[in-house]
Amino acid sequence: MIVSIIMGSDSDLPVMQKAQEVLDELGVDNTIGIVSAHRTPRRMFEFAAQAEDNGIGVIIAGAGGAAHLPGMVASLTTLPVIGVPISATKMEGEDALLSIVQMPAGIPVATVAIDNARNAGILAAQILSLSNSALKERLHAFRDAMTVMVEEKAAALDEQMRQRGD
Ligand code: RP5
Repeated sequence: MIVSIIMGSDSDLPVMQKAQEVLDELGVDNTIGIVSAHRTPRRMFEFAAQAEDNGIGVIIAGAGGAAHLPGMVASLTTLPVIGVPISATKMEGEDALLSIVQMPAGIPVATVAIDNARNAGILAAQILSLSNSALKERLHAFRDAMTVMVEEKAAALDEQMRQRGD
């Protein structure tokens, strides 16, 4: 199963590419494209209607402003949808965050922090890992690498403080 990354506009691409980058790191097949809830509603309906038949397991949908794409796609499929609120207006993403997260009961969208498409990619991989043990192992290795990185940074800072005599 693949992860489909969609976004309302090409102006969202620099943020949404972070989801693709981490999915590539984790060895998860993915596609990326533009689907706008407001400007291409018919394309959005077709995308959602065909998603399951197209082998998609999780959808990551990013949008800014009146960010209706994640919620509308979620209303059209039972595949899990992860929403990425994008900072695209003077409201710096708070408009998109509230548009995406405040879904009515019955149609959930898993929402990550503003512009945090990387977390959306990781969460999508975690969902797919429920039925993919090789991916689960890669996720464990990914976590271990993060732990080592932070421990190295902590040790380097401790050493700097020690040299200062603090
Ligand atoms: C939203 O409007 C898009 O997701 C984008 O974040 C924002 C601005 O789009 P453009 O005017 O840059 O195409 O629908």
